[in-house]
Amino acid sequence: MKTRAAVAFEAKRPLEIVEVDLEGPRAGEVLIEIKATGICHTDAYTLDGLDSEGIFPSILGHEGAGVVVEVGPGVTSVAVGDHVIPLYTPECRQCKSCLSRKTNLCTSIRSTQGKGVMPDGTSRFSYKGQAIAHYMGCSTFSNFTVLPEIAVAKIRKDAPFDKACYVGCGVTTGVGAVVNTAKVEPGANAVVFGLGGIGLNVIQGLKMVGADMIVGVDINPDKEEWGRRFGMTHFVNSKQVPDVVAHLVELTGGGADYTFDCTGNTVVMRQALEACHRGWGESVVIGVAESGKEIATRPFQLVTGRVWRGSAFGGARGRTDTPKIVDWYMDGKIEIDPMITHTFGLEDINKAFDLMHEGKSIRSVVVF
Ligand code: NAD
Ligand code: AHE
Ligand code: ZN
Repeated sequence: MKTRAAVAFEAKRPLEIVEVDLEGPRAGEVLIEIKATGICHTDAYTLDGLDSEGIFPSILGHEGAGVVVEVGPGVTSVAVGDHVIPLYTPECRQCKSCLSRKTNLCTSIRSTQGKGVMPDGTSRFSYKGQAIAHYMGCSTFSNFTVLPEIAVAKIRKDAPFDKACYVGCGVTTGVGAVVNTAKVEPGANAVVFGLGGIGLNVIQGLKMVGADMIVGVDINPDKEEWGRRFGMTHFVNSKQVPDVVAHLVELTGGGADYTFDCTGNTVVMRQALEACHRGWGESVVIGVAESGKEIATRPFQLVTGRVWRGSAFGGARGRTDTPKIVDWYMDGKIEIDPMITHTFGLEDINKAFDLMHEGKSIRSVVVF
């Protein structure tokens, strides 16, 4: 079939809207009509050529929601008409990682996913006879896409697609980092670095679990109002303090119980670790750093009890947890609507990238 898609032909070039060819689902795969997709900073990072796994040409996008329109042979867990969220972190429930119960990082198809192909090693997308790579196993910047059934979460039908898509990455990543990865307890104090589409979800997760002090740090002063809107109690513009770590340690009475990096900047990651309380503070790296960057700190920071850890997709088990997060939204436990600051048609998708780079949006969503 033909489908309209925004194709990343080359790094650092705007996406081009073209009709691409899409092969139908093979065994264990499903064809999904994408109804809406968010634009996450990770899409921008790959398009900007900063991703060591970046492949071009490819169809980016990994924060979608849609409807199953066809299933391949052997598919049993979803059916035509089901509303679903594509998962860049699948859940096969059979691999060593899934069975360990110690991680959400299913490893059954990670290697082919990173190469931009389906588990059988081939792409379903092509343009003028040339294969186009899948992205993070999702490629939600296409009106139709194909995924393995282990990489789709079935969600309730009354959830609006233009909001549920955000659960496909940003909401789950932020709220999940608090609930699943850090397991923040009521009364804790926390610092969130980077108040964008992820950081604001960390903040609303912290508020939901009953954190006491919720400090937001950003270099964009406009983010103060956004943070307060979702439960932030204190704001620090890190450009306006001479030593951000010393300032945060003082503000939190000796250091934070939990800190979260939602910037992808390795200098900030170090600040986040060192702003933790001696003896027990835990710092969670959520931001994705550009190819070649490394983190550093004095080992003494760890010897004296601070913990450095990371979180992918908020530690959520895709097929099990994302439907529950959609329920939390539908039940009013978490908010999504105000964070979706812009909605576009696919033809205007490049505007979403511009707004993100200018710091003028929280989340842009493309509705097909
Ligand atoms: P965003 O662009 O919406 O937000 C980034 C925020 O960080 C902005 O408010 C920006 O002003 C702020 N910032 C930039 N430099 C800063 C600095 N030096 N100090 C303090 N604040 C600074 O991006 P997003 O969509 O929220 O994504 C944030 C990061 O999380 C990205 O690196 C993205 O790739 C990553 N991410 C990771 C996961 C995961 O599973 N680990 C999932 C989604 C996104
Ligand atoms: N391709 C990058 C890694 C990017 C990365 O860390 N991705 C996160 C999700 S970001 C969503 O917006 C993730 O889930 N990582 C776990 C995994 O298996 O990719 C690189 O550095 O090569
Ligand atoms: Zn994302």
